[in-house]
Amino acid sequence: MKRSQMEYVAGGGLIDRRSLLVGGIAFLAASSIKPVAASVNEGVKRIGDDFPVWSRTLGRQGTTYGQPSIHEKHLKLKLQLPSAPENSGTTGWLTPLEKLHGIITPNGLHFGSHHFGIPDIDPDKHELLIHGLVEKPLKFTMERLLRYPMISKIRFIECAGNTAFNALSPLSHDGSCQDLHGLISCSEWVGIQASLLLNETGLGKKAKWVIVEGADGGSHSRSIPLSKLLDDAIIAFYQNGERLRAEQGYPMRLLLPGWEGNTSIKYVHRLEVVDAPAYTGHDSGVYTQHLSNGQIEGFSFYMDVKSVITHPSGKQILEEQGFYEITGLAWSGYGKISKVEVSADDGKTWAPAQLHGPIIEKALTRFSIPWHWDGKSTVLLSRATDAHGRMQPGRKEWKQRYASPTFNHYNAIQSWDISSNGEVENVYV
Ligand SMILES: Nc1nc2c(c(=O)[nH]1)N[C@H]1C(S)=C(S)[C@@H](COP(=O)(O)O)O[C@H]1N2
Ligand SMILES: [Mo]
Repeated sequence: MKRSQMEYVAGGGLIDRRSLLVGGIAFLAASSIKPVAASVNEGVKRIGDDFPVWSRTLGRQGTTYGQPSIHEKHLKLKLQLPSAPENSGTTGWLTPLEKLHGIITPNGLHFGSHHFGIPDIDPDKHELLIHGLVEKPLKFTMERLLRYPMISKIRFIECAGNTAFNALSPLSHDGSCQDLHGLISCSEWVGIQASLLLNETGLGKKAKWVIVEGADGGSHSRSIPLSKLLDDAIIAFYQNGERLRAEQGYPMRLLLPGWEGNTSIKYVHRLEVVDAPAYTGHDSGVYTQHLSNGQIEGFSFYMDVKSVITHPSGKQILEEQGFYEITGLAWSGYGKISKVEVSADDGKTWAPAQLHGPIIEKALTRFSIPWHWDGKSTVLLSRATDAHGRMQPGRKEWKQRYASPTFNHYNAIQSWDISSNGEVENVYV
């Protein structure tokens, strides 16, 4: 592409998308094709003789449950702490965000956070009990629940501890987008509005909170304000069209859109309606933050506005200077994303990225902006704003609010350093 045809919207080579819509621009030189003609010396040769083997033979028959292409074996979840002994505590599996596109996470690549391992629950023996400050306690079998009207929502789940390395490490932590940001995923969840079941039990006058408990070995549980459960909570059975994976809470989980992942209780089997929080181990322990003013911040439910450039991102290599599409993901637990700005010059100048629709509240939003890399070292950053006007803080600002060793709720601007040899690295600016 001739540089004269591109209009720049900010420093460092950020291009106005509209200037690329002019027909016939070659972004990247494709290798030229030699004319296909049988030479006299080779004798008579049919065009098909040069076809690869898969174009000359019958393919496989197929299987009863599809798998990714055998050429996509590099696409894998990754353990957050590979050296930790099995079942020694929470196991974190990270989603390879930089190898995916669009906004939906394939079920097999949904991140996982398992405090007590992954149970294999027999759905015929699993029941949901609602009791406490209610008029009539109810117990639901799976079969009964699946007869209720269902709703569908595309929503992200993000672990409160996502991007913990950036919060903790004094020096730039080397890592890929998966290593640093992989505790977030986004799916279409289908299930029953929790309010339907709670209202059926008849809520008592003093009902204010609900202790929600999972059926896994350690009974992961949290106290949840009743108002959230009556607002947009879902008892989910389906994830991107299929029943939940065991990793995601089979046979059912609670989904609390926009709130820290640990409140979306998997394997949910008990809702106890109460008048005050129970201060369960997970209410009071790891899911509270130490603030720099000496206060403890608990029940910090909302996941704040955040974004990350997934390409180019940590550990990737830009092979040559020239055209690239900068793309990434933005989200906010408060609602919709309204703006993502990108800088390609260390944060000196910023330009608005294109937001790819549909822009859904409390879901991932894909953004992109075309870029011409001139081969010089620079820093790429993205900064999201949500519909409530909340904007991502810088890292220094974030660190001023929280005291060490707090690492939950890190949502500061991510910066990726591009070196002149094309290597991309996590960096703190
Ligand atoms: N029963 C149960 N629910 C749970 C957990 C758990 O260990 N057990 N982990 C929580 C945490 S910390 C997070 S971040 C989310 C992760 O959901 P996922 O594993 O489906 O990604 O589930 C939450 N719900
Ligand atoms: Mo989590």
